[in-house]
Amino acid sequence: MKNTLIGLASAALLAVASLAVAAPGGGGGGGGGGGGTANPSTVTAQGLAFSTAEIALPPDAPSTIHFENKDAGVSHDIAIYTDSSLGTNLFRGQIITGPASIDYSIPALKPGTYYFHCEVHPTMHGSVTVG
Ligand SMILES: [Cu+2]
Repeated sequence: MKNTLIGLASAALLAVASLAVAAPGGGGGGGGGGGGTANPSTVTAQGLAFSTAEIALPPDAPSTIHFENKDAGVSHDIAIYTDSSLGTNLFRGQIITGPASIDYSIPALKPGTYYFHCEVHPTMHGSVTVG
């Protein structure tokens, strides 16, 4: 329990830090990435659907999901839960209105299979595989 709380707290700090770094950069291709997380997962929302039904994340380490919302004027996010009953929330991404993109800082997760969806459109969903 304590570890989880500490993990969440540091994840929150990371989120703040990355928000500060990730100034709104404009549209085009990615700029030279900094160090840190290798191989961020990219998820796109377009046409009220996610580009993938499965997100793979590394186990036991913080990670990044690069989220691109390509639906102009439509709000999306990614929220991760332990399972589709939505009993326990593990991550809740900031909702962004497209076209826009954001890097979500995901806290360390234990190996397993989880559930993600868009909180604005819960019919947009999939699974998160860790490990
Ligand atoms: Cu949505």
